[in-house]
Amino acid sequence: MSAELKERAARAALEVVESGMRLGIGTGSTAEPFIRALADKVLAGMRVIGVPTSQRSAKLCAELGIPLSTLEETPELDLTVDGADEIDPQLRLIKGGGGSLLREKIVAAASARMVVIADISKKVETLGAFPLPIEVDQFGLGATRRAVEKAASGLGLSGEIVLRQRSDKVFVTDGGHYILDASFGRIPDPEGLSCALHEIPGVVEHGLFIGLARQAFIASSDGVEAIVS
Ligand code: ABF
Repeated sequence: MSAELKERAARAALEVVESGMRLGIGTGSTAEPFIRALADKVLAGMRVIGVPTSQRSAKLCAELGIPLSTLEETPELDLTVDGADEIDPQLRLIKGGGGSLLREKIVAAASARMVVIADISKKVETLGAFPLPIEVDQFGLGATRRAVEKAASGLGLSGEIVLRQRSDKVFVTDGGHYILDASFGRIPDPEGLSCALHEIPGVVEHGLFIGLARQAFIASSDGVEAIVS
């Protein structure tokens, strides 16, 4: 069911893509059907140029014939389409479950508009059930983890903070960083937590996307809900 819902959300987002657009192209299991559907449009003559948010998406776009660029060559994008791990009613997001949050946020911030695609399981009233990914420099990890705990505690948040592993090895992002997954539970003040985390020198970026998403297509068995912030 979920794969079909992801496909529906992806196709709904494709309707807002126009020929000539400079696109940020997201990462994840919902971004993938968007990439495949976009490739069909390119084959049918749609002219787009894409900046992918991960090596994984770049590989798929190249295989499918979507013309690619970089933010060095194309620093201003018209639209980014990407998935999310959680979406609240104000279209604040938790992203980064796939480990690409830094590039995803850089690309989203370089875009005039960000559209989020997801199935209904991502829709929440309050962010935080999904552990918040926090991208940190490898240097000083212990001190950074402690600073994250203190910053969260200052906002009344606590919970397990785990260094992400993948197949028994510490996970390293495309940018060469580590990820701490912080299970704070409900985050009533995402803006406050975002600011507090950005004060910590060892924190490179975090998975709270605030004020970036302007529209979301959320698919459920009842159809596709379009939300505009
Ligand atoms: C990506 O999409 C990540 O930010 C996020 O972790 C992932 C989750 O979405 P999906 O369920 O589509 O894989 O952009």
